[in-house]
Amino acid sequence: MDEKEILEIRKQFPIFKQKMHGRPLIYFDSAATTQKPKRMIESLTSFYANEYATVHRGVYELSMKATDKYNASRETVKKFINANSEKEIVFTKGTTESINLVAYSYGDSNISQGDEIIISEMEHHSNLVPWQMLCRRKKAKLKVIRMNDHGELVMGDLQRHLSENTKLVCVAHVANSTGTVNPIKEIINKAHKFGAKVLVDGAQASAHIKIDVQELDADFYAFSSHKMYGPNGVGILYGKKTILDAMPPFQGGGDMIDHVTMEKTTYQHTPLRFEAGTPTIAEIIAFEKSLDFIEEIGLKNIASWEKLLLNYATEKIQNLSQIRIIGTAKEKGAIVSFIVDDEHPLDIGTFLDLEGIAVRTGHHCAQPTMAHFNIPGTIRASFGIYNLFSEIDGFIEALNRIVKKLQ
Ligand code: C6P
Repeated sequence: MDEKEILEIRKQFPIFKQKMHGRPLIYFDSAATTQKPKRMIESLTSFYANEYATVHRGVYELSMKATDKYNASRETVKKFINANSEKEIVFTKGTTESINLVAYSYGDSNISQGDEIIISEMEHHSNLVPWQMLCRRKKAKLKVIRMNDHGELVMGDLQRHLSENTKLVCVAHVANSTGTVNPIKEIINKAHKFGAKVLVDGAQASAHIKIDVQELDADFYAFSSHKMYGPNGVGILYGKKTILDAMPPFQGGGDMIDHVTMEKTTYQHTPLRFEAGTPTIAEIIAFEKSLDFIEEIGLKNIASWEKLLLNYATEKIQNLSQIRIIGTAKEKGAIVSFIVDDEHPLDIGTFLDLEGIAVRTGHHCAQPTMAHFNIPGTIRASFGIYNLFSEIDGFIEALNRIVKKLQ
């Protein structure tokens, strides 16, 4: 891909028409959440304006059409990650809810005292706290794969921790604070040799790397629509059907039941059993348009453009004095985290904002990673398919100016 093609893609994003503090917006926070293309926004407004109705409950035309679109979106997600069946796609509110669903439903019925769950030091709190809570509930043990000073997993730790006591291994595909891409397939293979199930936190991967859940042989794969050019409030939990079928419901309520009496309730089949209450209908339907946007460009093209941006930004940042990059793994996603000597990340982020540049600062919900590097937080620039080399140039110039002014 070249800048000309990216400029065409940018035209699909209304947000880039506006100025921020009088300057063109440079949006480098796609790891937090991506901006939205017109086709997705139009799907949302058109559904709310002309097609709105509930799903699964109505015998009237509007509701039946909404249900068809809702089901079509599930089918599109299934194809997007190459799941075996649409029954393996559960809609949730986000990656966080997907992981909690597994921790409560699978965890509470399969983990007992003395069992072990392996996670890593680089996890986002969403793939850490639910496992700590589960271990506390069940008196199970949490084992941690450390990372080295490049921000890569110490794979020997995985081998050392795996045993017949290991019931679950839960790791990020891509770390949000450093951009490290983990050898997920190797981890899954190793864990399966011990009969352990693997949950992959794919929040930072699904808009950047082609996911094939069958090829990976993942047991669970969790991700969020809003990080994929899609709407808020939609998450996906992929789970192998045999595993989901054996899991009890996570939440009780409408839509997830088969038959209810005052004495007893029987439940719907998978995945509806895990989708209690009225879902985020318009958003789930509009998510299909975001996947359509990604497929139209192609994940291979997205990955190669983002790699160019990453390499360019890394080289430029490395050449600045008083700056240290946090996360120098061999395999990285489109994320550069760094710190400036003697400056708090928040100050740098605030000054960048005044120049129209949006980056994230802080611990990125990965406090153990920050503790590893003995820092309070980082400044994180993260890229999407709409970013340009000229934006990186503008960012570097601004950063240079800010650092000089502060020191
Ligand atoms: N990371 C970031 O700025 P939700 O909020 O449920 O959509 O996603 C949670 C989550 C889980 N795992 C990883 C690896 C993530 O990066 C995130 C969200 C945002 O990095 C917000 S902290």
